[in-house]
Amino acid sequence: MDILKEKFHQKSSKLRKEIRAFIKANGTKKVDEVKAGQVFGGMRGVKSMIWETSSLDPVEGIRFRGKSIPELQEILPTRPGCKQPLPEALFWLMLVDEIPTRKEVNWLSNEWEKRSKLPKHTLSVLTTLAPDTHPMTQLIIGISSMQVDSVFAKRYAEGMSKADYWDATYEDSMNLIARLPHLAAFIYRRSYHKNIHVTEDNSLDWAGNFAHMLGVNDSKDFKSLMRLYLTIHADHEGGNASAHTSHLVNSTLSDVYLSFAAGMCSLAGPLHGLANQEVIKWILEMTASLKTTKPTKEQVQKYIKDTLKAGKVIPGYGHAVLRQPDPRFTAQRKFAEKYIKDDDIVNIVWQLFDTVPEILQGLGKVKNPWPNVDAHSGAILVHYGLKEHSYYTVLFAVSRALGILAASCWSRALGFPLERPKSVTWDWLKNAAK
Ligand code: HAX
Repeated sequence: MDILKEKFHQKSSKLRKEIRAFIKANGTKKVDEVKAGQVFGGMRGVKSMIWETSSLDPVEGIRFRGKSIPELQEILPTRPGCKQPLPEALFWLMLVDEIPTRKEVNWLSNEWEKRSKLPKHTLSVLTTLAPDTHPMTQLIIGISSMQVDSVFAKRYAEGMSKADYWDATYEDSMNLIARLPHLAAFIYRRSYHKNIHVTEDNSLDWAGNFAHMLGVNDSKDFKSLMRLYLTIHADHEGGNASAHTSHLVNSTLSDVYLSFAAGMCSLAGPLHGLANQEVIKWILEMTASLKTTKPTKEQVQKYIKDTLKAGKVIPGYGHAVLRQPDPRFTAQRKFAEKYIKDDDIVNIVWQLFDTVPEILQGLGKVKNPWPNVDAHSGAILVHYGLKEHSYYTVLFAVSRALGILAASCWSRALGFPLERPKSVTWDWLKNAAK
């Protein structure tokens, strides 16, 4: 058994016993109640699942195993010469609740590199798709096409014991995470660079190699950005649409190739991960319509109001849980302040930060007028030459695999059952409210 798997097995076996005893002692205790408004309100705030890898506070934002983003930037191992944390280290933390040593992180980088080869048929399948197939659709098809390699599906068909589900899920998760940057880079080069691919550099880490294979910018700074990007997008507790979708599908004992692909169908919606593409598209449409990349405050205000008048949302603003600026926005802003000087599009992102919240607050209905993670990322990517905004959600997806798949390992190790909440009819609800 490898070192990470061994640790995970020890920790999860212990917690499984604790949870069993807890349910026996407390299973009938009431911990929350559901209000009629929540039944209609997209289940906001309904506590209905355990998600160990991260937790979201409406004011403080995300904490991964109790650690905020600035704390992670201080304590997670980095690559020499780079100040940003390695996503490998975050995966380790999420999976086993320990800060890994540099040696352990190096082991994980090498392990993912060993597992990273894409099956030939995946490349063939992608090559047959219409060239303008959205990159998220390509990603979902690519992931699904690799399901044939699922250790879980194979062992289940051979009669695997329930006690071993965690083991097969761990193997699939490690393989899928290892392959994702290669799959994502293939999709990028195929879609936007005439199918001319960049050979991997195995001396690099997971995120650094991904940045390298994208082939748009081989600078140290772009690799640093990708390490930061793939760390901060990795998890946002369990109730967000993509994590929840994956969690639900995985609870049927669909393997993680299928359940993660399903989650990515959720991420591809404009109210969720696709918002990162929508933000930059909206900003570029603004500069095109105003015929300037240095708009005045009044011009920006008018553009925001016109967008709202047209019955559209302001992309990158608002959140179902957060009630303050998203610390993932702040982390990207700090990166841009340090590494990027006088970039018009980045400046517009900051101008929007000073303008949008007041206007949204004025509508009187928006619960969170502040920027979310997607408000900033596009401007930085454009700066480094990654200009094809329809690709941006794929970057988000590669990162999100770390949290969702670590959580899938936990769900199977803790023996969580098939997820099956209760729906009610309108008549039932009216009667219940009486
Ligand atoms: N612009 C305009 N109106 C907005 C708004 C925004 N950015 N955010 C919320 N509202 C509106 C809602 O559309 C809703 O209007 P109606 O009552 O007329 O339907 C009202 O304000 C109340 O919504 P809310 O309770 O504040 O927000 P929700 O929890 O329902 O929705 C969303 C949260 C993120 C979907 C929402 O804020 C939104 O549409 N934002 C823009 C899209 C976006 O940036 N999505 C990315 C979110 C982060 C993420 O998941 N990234 O992956």
